Amino acid sequence: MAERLDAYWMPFTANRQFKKAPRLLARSEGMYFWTPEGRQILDGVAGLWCVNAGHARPKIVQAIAQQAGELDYAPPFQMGHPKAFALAEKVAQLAPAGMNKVFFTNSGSESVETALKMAIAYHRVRGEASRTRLIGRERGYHGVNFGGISVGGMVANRKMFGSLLAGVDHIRHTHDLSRNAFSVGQPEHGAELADDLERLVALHDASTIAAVIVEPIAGSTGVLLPPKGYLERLRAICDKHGILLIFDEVITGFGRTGQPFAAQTFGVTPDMITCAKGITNGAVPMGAVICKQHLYDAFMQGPEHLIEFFHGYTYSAHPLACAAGLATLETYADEGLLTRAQQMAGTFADAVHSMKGLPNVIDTRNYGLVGGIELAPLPGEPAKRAFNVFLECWEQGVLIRTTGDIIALSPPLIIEKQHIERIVDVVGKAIRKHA
Ligand code: PXG
Repeated sequence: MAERLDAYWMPFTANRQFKKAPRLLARSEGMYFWTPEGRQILDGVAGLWCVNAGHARPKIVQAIAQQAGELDYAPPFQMGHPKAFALAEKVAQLAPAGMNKVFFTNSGSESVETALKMAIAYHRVRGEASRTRLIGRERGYHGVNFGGISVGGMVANRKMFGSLLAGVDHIRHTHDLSRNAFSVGQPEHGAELADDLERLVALHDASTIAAVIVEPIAGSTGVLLPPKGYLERLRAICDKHGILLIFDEVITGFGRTGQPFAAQTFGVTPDMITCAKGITNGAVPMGAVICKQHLYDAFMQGPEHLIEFFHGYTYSAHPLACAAGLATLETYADEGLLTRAQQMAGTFADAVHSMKGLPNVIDTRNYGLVGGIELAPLPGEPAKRAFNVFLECWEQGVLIRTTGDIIALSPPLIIEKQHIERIVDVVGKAIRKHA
């Protein structure tokens, strides 16, 4: 076994540990994966926050198969194909009012790079070329490309990679266990942390700042929720200073919070949304940047035969991704999945918060179908306790995700009560076992 696993350098994986005791998945359907040996694994994380409609949904499977035989590829530069326009229109219809232009990418990371470049170029085309500075947030995750890790705020993703993009700064993160531990839904305290943006404006001057990018709910860093009033305040400060606000909705997009986008759930409309994952139910790589009409309009000037935005990917709006995307949005609509998290949120919240009181659990938090359980680290061995819980859950047939000592749950939106009960039972026992 060890030899056959040797060639693949696995992403974001403890390669040596994995290759000693591999965890392989061979098949999937609905709420489950199966290992090559036929062991059933309940999916507590929608693959990686992406399989929102559950696995191997027939409409999506058929759409991809049919598309591969009909039009396998079409160049996206100076050319188009019907499904690209159809999907853009459908995505725009789901987005907050006024956000009606959709640029396709192939991943969340590419969506982030695209949005950051769009922001800087937008200011330039409207004559404010001094606005080049990008502001992120501590503990933010915006994918792994240079722009994304520069505005990102997870130290392990940044420290190995040199000086990153110039001119980036960060506002403070919002995680505050001293005031908000065991909050149900949005925490009460911390709206004032948005004022940190005013501090950066005072330091750098608004005329140098292009955009601020934040995740409405930070996922990768361990499920950090926006304090009540925080996103509203950030929006107001951006408006006051002419700074674009980008919501990175790669994990919150497509129903995770009970609305198509978290922007709608929290009632705050950004200038751009970056998304990926759930747009195709994870079945074909795809991402998108959704932006307001005025951003697009600002670029539509000069001679009409000239390209307005020098950016795009060979696989932007790939026909297989567009076919998967259209079938995914149909599946979501047929089954009411983009608002289903609202119905399941209460049951899910009770389940997540039932872990309060278990050994080493220092916080439980939730929103929609996102849950976070934070453990006290083993002394001198950060991330080990949660990793042990992850391994134990895998042994017991439940897939969870951990980051540092935080357990994240983000199940497919088709989840039923009995699945929630099983996840909580297995995670709870694993936490006890590794106390
Ligand atoms: N932005 C956000 C907010 C994300 O969550 C990306 C960008 C990058 O997307 P791509 O498609 O380039 O991977 C993400 C990705 C986790 C986890 O454990 C989350 C992501 C990726 C890997 C692990 O929570 N989100």
